[in-house]
Amino acid sequence: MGLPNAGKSTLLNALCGTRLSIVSPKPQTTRNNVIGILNEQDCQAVFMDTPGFLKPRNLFEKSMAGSIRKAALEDSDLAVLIIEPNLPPPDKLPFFDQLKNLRVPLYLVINKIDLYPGPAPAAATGDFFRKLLQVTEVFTVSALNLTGIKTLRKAITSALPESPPYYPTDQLSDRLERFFAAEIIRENIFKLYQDEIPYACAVEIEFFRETPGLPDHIYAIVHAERASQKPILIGQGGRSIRRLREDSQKAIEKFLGRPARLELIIKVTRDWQNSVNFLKKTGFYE
Ligand SMILES: Nc1nc2c(ncn2[C@@H]2O[C@H](COP(=O)(O)OP(=O)(O)OP(=O)(O)O)[C@@H](O)[C@H]2O)c(=O)[nH]1
Ligand SMILES: [Mg+2]
Repeated sequence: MGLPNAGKSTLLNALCGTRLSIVSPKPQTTRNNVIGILNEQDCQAVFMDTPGFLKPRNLFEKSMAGSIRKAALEDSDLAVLIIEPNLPPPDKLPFFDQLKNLRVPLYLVINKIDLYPGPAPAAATGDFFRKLLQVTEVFTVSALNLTGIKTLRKAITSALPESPPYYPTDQLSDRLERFFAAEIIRENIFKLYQDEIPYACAVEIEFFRETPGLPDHIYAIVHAERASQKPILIGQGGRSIRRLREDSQKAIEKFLGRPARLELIIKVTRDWQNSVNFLKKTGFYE
């Protein structure tokens, strides 16, 4: 868990050694709890990525905030708080309250140390959080360069309780390929479009068809919240949507390890962030 952009998804990928959770330089990229499963010879660790802490403004964001609480308070054997090596702005402090009475140990991971020279910033951050929360251990890492990741992984796996594996030991995630296809398209939307556009879009996989001897056929709908966003998504002469389709298809093929054919359409679904039906259909609302 942590503030938006702290590097939670990058860290999950680093700990699992695979690229499962999407990453972008823009905050609030992750929208739901994404599970990555690490299978080692003598243990299995299940890591859960969460959205960055946020104050919900609509039904959709309520569901995001709910999934953070669920991960922190219900599902885990160990909580990991990921922060950058500086002090959080005062208006963000209330977010950390939900970590005050955890029933599990709390590891503090100070990430992005490659950006902050010298030990002082990390030490000050560690002291600050030790005073604020009941921190069990502090680690300093760079999830991007993999500095300190081995030590952290070892500490986490050693702290886990004895248990039979929760998942088959060849499994990497609990999500289906169609979820990752939608996330990869979203990651490319974050890369290609600016301002409010990535936040205004939701991706729905209408179908994901596997036929022996043929590329997988994936039909995806990009939902925009307002009609004015559609021409921006399409771009001049369809240039932007073409690029989105091509880049996403390539990335999906790489993820699947087999050929795929992606079809993309854009649809305006007004105010989808407040539509119970839409959020149910796309898995954000139970
Ligand atoms: N320099 C540096 N950049 C990092 C490191 N870890 C993550 N980043 C970058 O920080 C940005 C945010 O990373 P994410 O992993 O998407 O962050 P997140 O916490 O999952 O963000 P949300 O899902 O939006 O809450 C990306 O541009 C990453 O490449 C690190 O150790 N060093
Ligand atoms: Mg993330």
